[in-house]
Amino acid sequence: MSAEDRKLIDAIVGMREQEAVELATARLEAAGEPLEILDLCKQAMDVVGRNFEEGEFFIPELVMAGEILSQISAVVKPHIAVGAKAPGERRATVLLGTVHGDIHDIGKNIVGFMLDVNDFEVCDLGVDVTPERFIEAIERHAPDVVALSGFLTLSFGSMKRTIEAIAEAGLRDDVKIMIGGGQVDEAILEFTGADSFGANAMSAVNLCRQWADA
Ligand code: B12
Repeated sequence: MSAEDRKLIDAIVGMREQEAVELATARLEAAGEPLEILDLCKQAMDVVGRNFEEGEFFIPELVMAGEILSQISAVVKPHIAVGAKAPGERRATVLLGTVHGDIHDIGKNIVGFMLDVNDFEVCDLGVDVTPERFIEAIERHAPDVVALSGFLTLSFGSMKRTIEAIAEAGLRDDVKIMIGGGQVDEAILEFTGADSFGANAMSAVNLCRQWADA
């Protein structure tokens, strides 16, 4: 890792908001690579999370870190945009939301943004979305893919209940379902009954491409 990368991570973990945004902007102007900047932010968030677990950081630090990351995302996003097509010409529709009980949305928003600039129509239901709201939205928007985001361990149960409810409503065969956020892995995939999972926003795009082209 370069000294500049280290500085950015340290500024985020040190909650030096202005410095972090300035470093991200400078790096973007010098080297581009917006996705790498987001990856560095994710690494910084992992350190913030560990400090929280170890009792060194508290809720205000989580809030502050979330705000810094939102600001950096806003700076980075225009550098990713590549002229997406009009809604009618898009590859497929993705229904996206953070599952019931969970309000983490920074990662979800990055996923939504990356899908949008890669020509997918995104219908974002926001955070703390109940299974009922997912079902209503599937009936209304007829998406090709349902994307469930969640960061808390508790969210895995919500993902499972959402997928079960979709099946009970007779809609399971109409959609592909992907999950992601935090610690989602093969075991969680099996537990929830989703079709696939992704570790980052690009893997969400790749999964949707794979399904849309199949
Ligand atoms: C910022 C933050 C918050 C902010 C969130 C602000 C916001 N608007 O999102 C606030 C302060 C609100 C918050 C609250 C809480 N938090 Co919090 N939070 C974090 C923190 C530090 C960063 C999360 C983040 O934004 N990461 C950066 C983003 C970019 O990464 P990402 O979400 O993983 O997203 C990428 C991928 O996961 C993927 N992805 C995401 N979604 C999807 C979906 C699909 C389909 C796919 C394919 C991919 C995909 O693509 C994204 C982009 O590449 C994490 C620690 C960490 N390790 O990250 C803790 C963390 C998630 N929080 C935690 C906790 C405990 C809480 C609270 C319960 C604290 C409390 N006692 O109140 C509350 C929960 C409130 C609730 N009901 O949801 C724990 C969860 C522990 C657990 N296993 O359950 C963590 C891990 C901290 C810790 N180590 O203890 N938090």
